Amino acid sequence: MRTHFRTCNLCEAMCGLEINYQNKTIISIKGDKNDTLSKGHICPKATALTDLYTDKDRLKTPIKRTENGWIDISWEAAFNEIETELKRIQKQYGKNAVGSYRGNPTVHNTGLMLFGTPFLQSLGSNQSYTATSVDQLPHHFASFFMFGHYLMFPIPDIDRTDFMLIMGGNPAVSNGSIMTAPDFSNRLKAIKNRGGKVVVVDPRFTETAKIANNYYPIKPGTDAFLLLAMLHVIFEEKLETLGHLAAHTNGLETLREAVKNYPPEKIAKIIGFSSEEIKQMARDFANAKTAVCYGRLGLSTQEFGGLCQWLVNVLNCVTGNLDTEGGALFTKPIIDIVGMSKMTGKTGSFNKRQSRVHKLPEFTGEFPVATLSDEILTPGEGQIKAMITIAGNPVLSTPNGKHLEEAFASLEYMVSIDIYLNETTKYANIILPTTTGLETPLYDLVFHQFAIRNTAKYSEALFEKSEEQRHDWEILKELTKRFSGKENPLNLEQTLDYMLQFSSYKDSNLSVEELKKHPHGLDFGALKPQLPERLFTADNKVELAHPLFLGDLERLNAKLNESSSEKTLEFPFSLIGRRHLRSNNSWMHNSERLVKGKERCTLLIHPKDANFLQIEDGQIVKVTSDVGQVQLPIEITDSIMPGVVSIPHGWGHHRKGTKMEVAQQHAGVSLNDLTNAKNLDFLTGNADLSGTKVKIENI
Ligand SMILES: Nc1nc2c(c(=O)[nH]1)N[C@H]1C(S)=C(S)[C@@H](COP(=O)(O)OP(=O)(O)OC[C@H]3O[C@@H](n4cnc5c(=O)[nH]c(N)nc54)[C@H](O)[C@@H]3O)O[C@H]1N2
Ligand SMILES: Nc1nc2c(c(=O)[nH]1)N[C@H]1C(S)=C(S)[C@@H](COP(=O)(O)OP(=O)(O)OC[C@H]3O[C@@H](n4cnc5c(=O)[nH]c(N)nc54)[C@H](O)[C@@H]3O)O[C@H]1N2
Ligand code: SF4
Ligand SMILES: [Mo]
Repeated sequence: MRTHFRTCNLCEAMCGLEINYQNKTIISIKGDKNDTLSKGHICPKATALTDLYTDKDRLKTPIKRTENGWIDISWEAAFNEIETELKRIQKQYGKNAVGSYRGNPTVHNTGLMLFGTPFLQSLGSNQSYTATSVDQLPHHFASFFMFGHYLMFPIPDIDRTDFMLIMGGNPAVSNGSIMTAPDFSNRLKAIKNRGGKVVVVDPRFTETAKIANNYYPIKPGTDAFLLLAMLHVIFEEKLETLGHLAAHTNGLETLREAVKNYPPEKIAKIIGFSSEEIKQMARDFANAKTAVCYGRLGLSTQEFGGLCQWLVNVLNCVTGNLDTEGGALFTKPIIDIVGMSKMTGKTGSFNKRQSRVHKLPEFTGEFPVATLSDEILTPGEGQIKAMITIAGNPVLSTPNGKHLEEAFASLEYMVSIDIYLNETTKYANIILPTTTGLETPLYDLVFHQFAIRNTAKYSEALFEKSEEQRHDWEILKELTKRFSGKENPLNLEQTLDYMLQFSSYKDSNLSVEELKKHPHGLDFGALKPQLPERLFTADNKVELAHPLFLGDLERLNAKLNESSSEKTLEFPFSLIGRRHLRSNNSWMHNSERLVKGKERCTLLIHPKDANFLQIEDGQIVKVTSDVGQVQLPIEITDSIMPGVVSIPHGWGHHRKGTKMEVAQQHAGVSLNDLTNAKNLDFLTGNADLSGTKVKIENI
């Protein structure tokens, strides 16, 4: 028996694994106690890496869709056909006729991170889409306009803070996002154990809320009001302090004026809790020795996601908790994508061009994915005629998935680079399968950038790929050669080595070879204050009151006096999503060990609402929104607010023509058959997935 140490690539926590194996068989997967960051923590998903490795449904060779079904073809034939077809389409309709969508595993895969952008550049199309705009786009937006760089995320200093306010995140299940902190739950408990406080604001009494000292149920989509009211209290009671950033911010006075419009008395009824509670929360936050507000997915994928993420940063800043220990700090990883921008100048972009059909703004080279189906289905110059999807399942993960299916079915050509024949890739003409997980080397370029300590770790592949398989990076490299005419001389390790040369930890003499000698990772210590030096804004100041945010307050204010519209009468419930510890977005439902047990794709509903509708636990109900309808069993629970219901996203595996046998047996329904692609945070272009209006009927 042999032992292999690596980092788990499934979520953002970067847990270290200790894997015992013999030949090609895994004997056990445990937490690596010596891992510098995770210290032995893992979750049940890690063991499913074995299932991914052995899954008989995983694709290993390219397949091509024909009238008589899918057939295996050689790599050479696949590359030849893709090159011919995409070049033909670009010649006939223009470069932008080929669109792309990249999904979440991109950021968990070193090959996709390093070789994806050059490939898309070689295609030369501006029709680029990713899962960012159904996720963290508002975070990028806030960072770009406040700190000058779209990737400059302030990371909560969870291990040293005295007060953590969590809004719209459920890290006890998700294990944290845009902050890599393995064993999040115990780190939260540690805050309490050292006399600090954890407060959760969420429409559902979540697994994280159970750990917290205080929990506040909030009406979906109203968090911007809460944050503004908290700031109102902080300014009115003169609790504000900029600390060491006093000389390095712009806009404090403008901000002070802007928040005057949001006294807690006015806001309380909108958000669902009392003005006294708002005041107390603001005072506790401002008076804590150190405090940090962390606003994640639930704050981002809502109608005012951009405002929310701006206000979270503002709250941290004006209470003296930005760039301070125990507050929110910026990282400095050994491969520092942000730091490198001082050389490359690539710090992000906004509204350089607008999408063709709905005139939505570009952000850092991509358009909001909610508009993708219309870009494919609307005729005219610039229409998308072919698509490439890479590590994404947008049919299940983007709003109005059914409409996107229609769009994919109408394309002249589609290619998917993926490991499964699933709800999205079934529309491809050719699927190029890749290695994944245990078959790949891993250096987390993204999550070291978001981690609560500056650490570094390189994981070698555990198993060699088989003769027929290709790594993601090999596929992208070949495609890049065919579209750019130039051969990239570097492989994955050489590219990493090249990047390591620019490391600010030069004294450590780092190379991939050196990193391989440290299979538990290297620790370069806790995060440190770095402002103003690290800023990318033109005047080297934190911008607290950018006109774009102030302007968007008008859109928010329209909600202040909104009375019950006809729509609320027709669709009285607000629908939100949720995640489960043994699930990972849409693509890990083919592992029996993860999906077995009690049915998980249920509609959570409050007992009062169930009573009113005269429905019983376990009963199947019909849920209808203005774009679709699904039927699923209900689960009555007082953990959800009255008037709010929840369906987990990533299910809906009943669609015909996929090859994921276990997932099909646990099909569930897709939350995104109900979400409306027209519902957006119009400031950033992010999808508004939270608080979809629905009605529920007894069938
Ligand atoms: N309503 C609602 N919608 C949501 C969310 C929500 O909370 N509510 N969450 C959103 C969020 S946060 C995200 S990130 C998105 C995710 O959206 P997507 O990224 O579109 O969806 P995933 O389910 O992550 O699908 C990943 C795909 O990558 C493939 N894959 C896995 N590993 C590899 C690999 O190593 N290489 C390659 N080439 N392919 C691989 C899988 O087979 C699968 O097809 O969904 C979003 N959609
Ligand atoms: N087990 C597991 N882990 C995962 C994933 C997974 O699918 N499964 N996905 C990974 C990915 S891609 C991501 S992006 C992260 C996401 O990680 P998190 O940000 O922790 O995401 P969620 O667990 O969806 O938590 C979002 C919370 O927002 C709440 N919410 C919804 N609407 C609102 C609102 O209007 N206001 C407020 N205040 N709260 C609201 C929801 O009830 C929910 O509790 O998780 C990652 N980790
Ligand atoms: S928490 Fe995330 S990184 Fe850690 S073992 Fe689970 S899936 Fe893997
Ligand atoms: Mo995500």
